[in-house]
Amino acid sequence: MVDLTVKGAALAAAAAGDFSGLPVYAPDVECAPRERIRAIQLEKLKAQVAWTYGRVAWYRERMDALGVAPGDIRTLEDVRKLPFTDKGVLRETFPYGLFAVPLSEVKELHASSGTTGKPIVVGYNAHDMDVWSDCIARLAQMAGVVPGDRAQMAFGYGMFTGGFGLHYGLMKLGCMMIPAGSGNTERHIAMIEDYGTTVLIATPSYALHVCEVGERLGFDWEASTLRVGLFGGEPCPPGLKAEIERRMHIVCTDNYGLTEVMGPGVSGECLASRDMQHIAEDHFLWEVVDPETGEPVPEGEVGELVLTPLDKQAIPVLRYRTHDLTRVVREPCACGRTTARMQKVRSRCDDMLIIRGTNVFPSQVEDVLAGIEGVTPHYRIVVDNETGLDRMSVHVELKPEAFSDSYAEMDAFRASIAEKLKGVLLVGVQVKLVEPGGIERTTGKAKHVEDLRRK
Ligand code: DLL
Repeated sequence: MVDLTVKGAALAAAAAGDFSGLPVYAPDVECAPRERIRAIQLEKLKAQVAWTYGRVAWYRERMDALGVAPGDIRTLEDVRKLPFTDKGVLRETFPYGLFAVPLSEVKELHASSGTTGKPIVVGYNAHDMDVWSDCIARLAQMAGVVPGDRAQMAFGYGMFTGGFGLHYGLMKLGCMMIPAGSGNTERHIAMIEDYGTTVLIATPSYALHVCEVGERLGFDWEASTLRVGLFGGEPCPPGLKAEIERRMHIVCTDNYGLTEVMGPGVSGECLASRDMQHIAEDHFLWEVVDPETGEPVPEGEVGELVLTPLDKQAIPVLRYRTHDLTRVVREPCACGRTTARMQKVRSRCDDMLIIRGTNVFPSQVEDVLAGIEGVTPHYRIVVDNETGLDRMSVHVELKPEAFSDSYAEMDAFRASIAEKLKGVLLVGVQVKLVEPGGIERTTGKAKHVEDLRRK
């Protein structure tokens, strides 16, 4: 049994490149030969397509129109014969149009709130809940979480899939859950101290806020029981994770998922390949396509991730267009797992801003700021066209040590940031320096972009 009162010998060994002390939750699939993984996928794909066709009118009509029947799925590549699904379909069929089981069998509903219109609602039966918990237990073990860990939840417990999803999975693994929920940062810190919390579950941006508030209160992160941060729900730039690890003295992993195909648990970061995430391939068939044409991109190249859940009964979804940009590799990983790995998602195909005709991704701004001494990872991009022309300003929060009373110094710093941004973005931006703590913190996903343009 791992001694949880120390920061963890297994984590220290992993940091030194020895992963043998870290458990694997489902080694029979996570470490299986690739041919076996593909065989499992094919068997499940055939069954999933038959299930979907037999029970969901929307898919049956689309497949009939395309002239494709469940029996036409003979290889994994045949998935391309199937129709795509996107957010619009879930909205159009709101709330229960895609459900494949009677509502009396549905155990739980979750939803993701869109910016406009109806939310996307999804349901899970007992089987789905079981698969979901299994996927979470796997990603927790990738990060070195073990039965007996004390896991404190900082995701919200509402319709968002993050809270309950991780809660059930960590409980299945054998953790003691501390269901604190989102917000009330000082209380979170007191609970870590009082209950001897070892694992914190949060968005990375909120974890940084917890770290900062703790530092301000004089909390000794190094001496605390906290060992692991399980993050997810939003992009986590490498610099941000490293900073949290250093300041909180914990190991953090970044985990990916989306409501429409399950929630968290689609893929998780292991401690061997820190910018990639292992896909739970026995539960999700992945494709990477050109976002414009929907055609597959060459192996290992960046494109839009498309996911087909292989084990989803209550609300099956075929070929879901995630809009998330990534690339996938299949080489085995030093952690011992053989499941394919996706590069962490930094951008979505729909978060690109077009500023006076130039394409700008918020992740580019983030990368420039990460390379500048004296600025925090908190920033905000504001775009407007009040003057008739697109205007983009970047609000950059300073670290206390970078703040100066000299106007000339501050102005020179501002101008140097603007120049660096222009060099990368190829479009002029206004930079506004903000005092430490001046960018609003959120308890969930950070909002980095405010587009105020009148269409
Ligand atoms: O955010 C599910 C989740 C909860 C994952 C908690 C991990 C932990 P949605 O609210 O539907 O579901 O948002 C899904 O968020 O398409 C990505 O664009 C983004 N996203 C989620 N996790 C990551 C991540 C949950 N680790 C959308 N890195 C996805 C980058 C992420 N983006």
